[in-house]
Amino acid sequence: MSMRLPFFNNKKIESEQYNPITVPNHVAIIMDGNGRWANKQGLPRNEGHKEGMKVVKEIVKVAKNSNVKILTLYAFSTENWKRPQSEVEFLMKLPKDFLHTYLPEMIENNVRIETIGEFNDLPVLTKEAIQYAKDKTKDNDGLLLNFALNYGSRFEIMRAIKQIVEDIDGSKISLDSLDEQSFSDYLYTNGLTDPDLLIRTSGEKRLSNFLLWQLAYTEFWFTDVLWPDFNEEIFKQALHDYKQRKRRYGGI
Ligand code: V0D
Repeated sequence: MSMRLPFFNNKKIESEQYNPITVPNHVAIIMDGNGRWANKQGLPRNEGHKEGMKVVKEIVKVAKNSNVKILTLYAFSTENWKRPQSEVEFLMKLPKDFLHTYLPEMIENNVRIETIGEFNDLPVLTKEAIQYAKDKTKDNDGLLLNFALNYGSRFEIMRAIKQIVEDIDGSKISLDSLDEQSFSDYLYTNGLTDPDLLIRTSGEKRLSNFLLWQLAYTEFWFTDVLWPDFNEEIFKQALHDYKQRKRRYGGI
């Protein structure tokens, strides 16, 4: 306990900075390293994506049991369209595959499925499978499983600005009323709390256009482990390490 502050203040200030029982409310993950995992075993990249999909299911289970409320997974960025057509086509089949196998389990476990990103520009079969899952799980109030699909954060921010200008033009809002909170309402993540913890696998230490606004005060956790090798133990290590961090939100 610090002796520099008046004794009657010590406890409160320390407990605000360091809460040993804190589970992150919102965890965001950049699931990187699937292609590299496949290459290392002499397999086609798509085998890595398929393996990575199984890990998603595993981590959803751990998140739910750990009392995490929101899990946002970066599954497909706006830049990923530049990949070879055969890989893009394969990736776009994964949501339907995933849901065919795991949707019943998600429903049993009270998971709600949602997405952020430009949903309308996804292939129609991908959209249909996901929309079905969203509708089926919309009233679930357990874990929110939030897939970032066709997502790019700069685009998200530009899109917000354009809508705000339109709404000011149409006198739906006033420029004076615009602040950080009302700006956030124009992002895909409208209504969600900001991530408390960001995990990125596969050793890269960059944001890659993911949640630029929302990660302002988020704790970052990196591992060299490739996404298909990520598991319960490593996820629990990240959750454990998060508890040790002192969050200050720009304060002292
Ligand atoms: C590949 C590792 C689940 C990252 C995980 C279209 C890259 C496996 C989904 C999914 C992908 C998405 C929406 C939904 C249900 C499941 C998924 C993509 C890639 C991109 F409602 N895994 N997954 N979507 N990968």
